[in-house]
Amino acid sequence: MSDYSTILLSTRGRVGWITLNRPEALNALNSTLVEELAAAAAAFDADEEIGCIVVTGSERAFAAGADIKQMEDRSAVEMSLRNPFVGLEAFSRVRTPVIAAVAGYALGGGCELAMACDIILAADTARFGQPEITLGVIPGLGGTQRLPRAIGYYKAAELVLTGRMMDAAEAERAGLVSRVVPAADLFAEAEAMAEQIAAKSLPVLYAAKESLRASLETGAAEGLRFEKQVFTSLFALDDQKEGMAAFREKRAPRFTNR
Ligand code: CO8
Repeated sequence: MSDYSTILLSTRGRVGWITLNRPEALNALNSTLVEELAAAAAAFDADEEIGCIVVTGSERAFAAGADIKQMEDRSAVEMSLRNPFVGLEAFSRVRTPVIAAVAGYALGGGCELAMACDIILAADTARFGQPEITLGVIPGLGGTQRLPRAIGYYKAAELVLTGRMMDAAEAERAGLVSRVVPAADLFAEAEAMAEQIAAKSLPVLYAAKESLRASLETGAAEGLRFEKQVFTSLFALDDQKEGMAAFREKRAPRFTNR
């Protein structure tokens, strides 16, 4: 884990932290960073001691997008053969809940990385946008798909077509961000939220995330059927019995992830 050059990792309790660390490029997502991010998230995902992952950047930037300087001269064939999307796709499929703790710029691929997480917690300094159109391209890591689902077609279309940024307050009003906190409190707030999540039963967290994800990927009827099946299957878990017994006995549950 210590071999990474573009991210920093730490574990606090049952929470795994991934800090993007390319300060010289405002955490622009080059191929090394995307590979390391995917590998680190996969390692946390495989660890039963981790119940929530937090991805964060610096005070100035969560991530200012894909690395423009690395992409600039690539041909369409190279883009296709190198498949620069694969790491982010893998990241978006981890089963463990992921919080994006965003301060400063979350632009282009940076905004898309935040949207590949489950919850976006923003500092009041956060700025979100899909400026790819000003570079002569379009979003390529989910911006034209996840943003309209998050904030509605018309506002997403305005952002994608103009390339303008929105501040944290606007992003919260639009529904992209679940909460805005003072920048100085971002890590403490993210940690508190992550600990609250990580204290739950891990298989139930996986089930909840999978069912939530179905809402983005399927129609409502199929999603409702999927949710009902997942809900029913959870009655095979010790943790369901424990959670409901704890309620009846008026005590905190002791989940064993079984
Ligand atoms: N890529 C490479 N380097 C970057 C990037 C980037 N996306 N963003 C900033 N940097 C670098 C700058 O070049 C600069 O480096 P240097 O000091 O060597 O010149 C350093 O970071 C600091 O940046 P600025 O001096 O520009 O800082 P400012 O405070 O003046 O401006 C901004 C901050 C507004 C964030 C500005 O840097 C900016 O506009 N950045 C680009 C934002 C952008 O267009 N992002 C979209 C990129 S395209 C994309 O994300 C497509 C995603 C899909 C790709 C799928 C394949 C992976």
